[in-house]
Amino acid sequence: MRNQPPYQHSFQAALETAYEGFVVDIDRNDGDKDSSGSYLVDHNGGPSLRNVTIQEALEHMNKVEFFRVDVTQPFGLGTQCAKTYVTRCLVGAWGTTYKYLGLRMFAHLWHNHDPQHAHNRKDVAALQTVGTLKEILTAQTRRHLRRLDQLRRDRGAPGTTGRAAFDICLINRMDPTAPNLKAFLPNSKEKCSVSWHADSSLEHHSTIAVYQTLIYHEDNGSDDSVQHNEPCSQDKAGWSVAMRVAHNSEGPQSKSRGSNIASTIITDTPSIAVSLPSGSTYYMLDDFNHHHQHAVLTNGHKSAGIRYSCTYRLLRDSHNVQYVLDRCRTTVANFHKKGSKTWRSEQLLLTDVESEWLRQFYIQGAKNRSLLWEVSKWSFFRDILRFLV
Ligand SMILES: O=C(O)CCC(=O)C(=O)O
Repeated sequence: MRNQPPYQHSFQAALETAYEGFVVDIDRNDGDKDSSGSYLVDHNGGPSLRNVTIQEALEHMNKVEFFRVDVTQPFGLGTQCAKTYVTRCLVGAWGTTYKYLGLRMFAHLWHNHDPQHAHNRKDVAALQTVGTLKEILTAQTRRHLRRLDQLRRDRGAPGTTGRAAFDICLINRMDPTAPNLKAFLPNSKEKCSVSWHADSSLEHHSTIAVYQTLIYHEDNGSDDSVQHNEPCSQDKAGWSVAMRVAHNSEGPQSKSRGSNIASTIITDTPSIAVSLPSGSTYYMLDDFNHHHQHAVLTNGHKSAGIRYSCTYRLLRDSHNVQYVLDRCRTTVANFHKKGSKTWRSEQLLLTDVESEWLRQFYIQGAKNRSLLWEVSKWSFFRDILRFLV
């Protein structure tokens, strides 16, 4: 169901009931072609960013090949590997990684204060833009959470419990004409760029904020032909985000659903789809991601433009390198202890370090290694090697 005649009333009712927790900040200036472009602002006196600055940062990151095709295992360990349809890159706070469909991505730092570690000022500035956008969206998330909390309490329901904080941004670059995109529904013209899923490995009740920007390239073969802010009307939109209800897809009760994920999908509630203009942000607040799945659809035409989505998330602790370093330090401090229990936990840690961190890093290839190593020169690997020898 879309917000289109004759369904507008039902669509609004769905947003207020089954899809409460899904909110959008629309960029009303999309298509504004004056030279200043539109702005994203933190209304508490924090930073502001021009949409065009974000687009330029993302285009730069694409030019220097930060965006990579990943090989994942969508159906679990030991199953067939599959290439992602989109190219992606991870940006975040120090030490963050994101294990997603079996592959651990390692983050480029969004705030790199050490000039020695900045091998290219433009790269660092682009990453910094992603960090500034985080600050603006954190303030917006706080505001949206407050409103949702009030709404729930006013009707006697428990309030929200999630924090407004993000430590990573998984950025997707989506091409509507990417080969082999699957049809969204049998015989439908719409194709899936990202299929139905709920986001995993995140702190329970944490919000996901997704900023999207669309870039239209005129087809005259020149690099100067990029048009940043082409209007995007609802009915002609080339990209949509779809949502459906699927209880305990993620979250504290997700283990209770068993492996039959299909049985958790509530088919009585219509799924919804929204097409948002470039420069807009949608939020999945608090426990929304626990009980809903989302997908990204395209009409498959070049005119849809390239879509970047900056998806801000808050990880569980175990995805930060600090967590594994702390485990290493505790293990080293206990080296004087003997016994099968100690030996077992040491071996488990060694296996974890090797398979979950070192191999996961190197399997992603030399290009990935050089991009991450040059930009951030993680001390993690030095620390790990110190631990091993
Ligand atoms: O691009 C979007 O709007 C969402 C992307 C997404 O679902 C994902 O990266 O997991």
